[in-house]
Amino acid sequence: MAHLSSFREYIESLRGLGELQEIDALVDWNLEIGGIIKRSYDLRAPAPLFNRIKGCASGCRVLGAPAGLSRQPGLTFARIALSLGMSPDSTATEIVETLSSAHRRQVLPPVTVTEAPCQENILCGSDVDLGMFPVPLIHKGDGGRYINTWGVVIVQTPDRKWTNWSVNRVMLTGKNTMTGTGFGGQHLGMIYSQWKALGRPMPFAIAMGLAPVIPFVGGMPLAENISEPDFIGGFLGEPLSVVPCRTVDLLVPDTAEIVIEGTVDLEETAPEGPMGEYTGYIVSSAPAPQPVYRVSAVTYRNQPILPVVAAGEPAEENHTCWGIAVAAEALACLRGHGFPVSRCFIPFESAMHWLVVTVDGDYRGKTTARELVDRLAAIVFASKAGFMLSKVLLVDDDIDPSNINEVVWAFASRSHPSQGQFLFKDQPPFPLQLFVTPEEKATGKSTKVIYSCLYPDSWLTEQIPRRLTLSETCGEPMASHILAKWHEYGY
Ligand SMILES: Cc1cc2nc3c(=O)[nH]c(=O)nc-3n(C[C@H](O)[C@H](O)[C@H](O)COP(=O)(O)O)c2cc1C
Ligand SMILES: [Mn+2]
Repeated sequence: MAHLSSFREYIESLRGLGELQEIDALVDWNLEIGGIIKRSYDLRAPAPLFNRIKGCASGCRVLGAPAGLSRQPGLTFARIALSLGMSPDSTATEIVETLSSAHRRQVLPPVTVTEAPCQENILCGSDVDLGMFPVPLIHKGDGGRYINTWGVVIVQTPDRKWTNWSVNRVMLTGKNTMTGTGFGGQHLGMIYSQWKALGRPMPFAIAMGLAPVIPFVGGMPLAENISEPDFIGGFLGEPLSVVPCRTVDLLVPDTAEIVIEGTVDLEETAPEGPMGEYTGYIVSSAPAPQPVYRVSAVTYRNQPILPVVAAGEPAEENHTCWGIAVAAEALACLRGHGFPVSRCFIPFESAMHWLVVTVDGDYRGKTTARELVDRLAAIVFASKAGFMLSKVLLVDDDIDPSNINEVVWAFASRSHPSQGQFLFKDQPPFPLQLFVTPEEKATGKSTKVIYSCLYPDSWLTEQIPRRLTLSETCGEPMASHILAKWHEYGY
């Protein structure tokens, strides 16, 4: 596997593939960067590298759309595939399978080095002013300027046994203070509670501009007590390199473009959000109080490159990266429970709302569709991978779950309007979903659904209709004949 070990190597690979757009025009951090990134997602245009940003003295650059989709034929998933060390023409199925299968590998903890590019520049204490970086106001309704949208927040349990690297948004509240989300049910919040119980502020580091695999695993719903850096080492088959922070006792990826160090306050909170969300909307809610990150040092490479994700309508990184990571984890989880799954995918177009699960073709006669539905619900809705999923489609594996046309067709044509719909009550709601009611938020109980697109158990195998593919339309050898002569017809 060709592992790209730094953000800069990744950017050079993008350039080589025609997936990088250097922008030398002077741009504004105030909505212009966010707008250009949004437009680049819409056009599936190359990732914008902003070389000149207004008022930015540090020489800092910004890379937008780090894992956006490509409009180049055959290279739709190139940025995702490259990030995971795969060939740029990999299919979505291959990508999900590769990430999921990392669970079968032995974890490999990182190795510590003493000198690292991420510490080429070091500012401590009162010298820190995060305003030196071109921190964007991404959406006009955002409650602040978000410095972290694609890096990982690094924390460790007080007993040092579990190190967590996770992608959580972080916004500036002052020159050396920040706030962000993830302190609820996420691992960041679980580890924060352990520090709170001891009455000690939680050391943190935020590392941004990383080897491209890192955000993919940082966004992956791995089980608690699994350290993401060790999992990444196992996935790559070689350990990551990390360096000790300057002011806190944590290790950070050595090639990071920017690292922010400090502690999370136990008492003080600051208003956080709102912010444009992965659901594709911005909700005009009041900001919510979140813990305050106090910064003790910032270290960075010369001419650092800050990655920026503009959350919103599909497809951006929440759909490409988080969606793929969640699908990979759901696949591993279902396999681990012996469910006859063949593939899992979260169509980007569903903005993280539909998990499509395909079932091995030979399940018929061994079990019933109803039993599969109940097992699927019991496994997925109880897993960390499934906590934000409330709509699951169960489909035969003649359907490619990463092909939205096939998914829509199967759902429309195969799922019975009532008998194909299975409701699971008293499930914890995921409050960011628009359809969750105030009452469901208050009671903590909502409904999740599985749509079965499987054929009725009572149908005999020969009763199952055949798809009208080309060869089912005109038969063989006519289908091959037509394909061979296609250009002769004048097409
Ligand atoms: C681009 C991107 C942005 C994300 N933003 C947030 C966020 O702001 N808050 C959050 O809790 N999770 C966010 N996530 C999802 C988490 O990274 C994901 O749930 C992950 O599993 C959390 O790590 P943990 O499992 O170690 O808790 C984001 C994921 C991606 C890919
Ligand atoms: Mn974790």
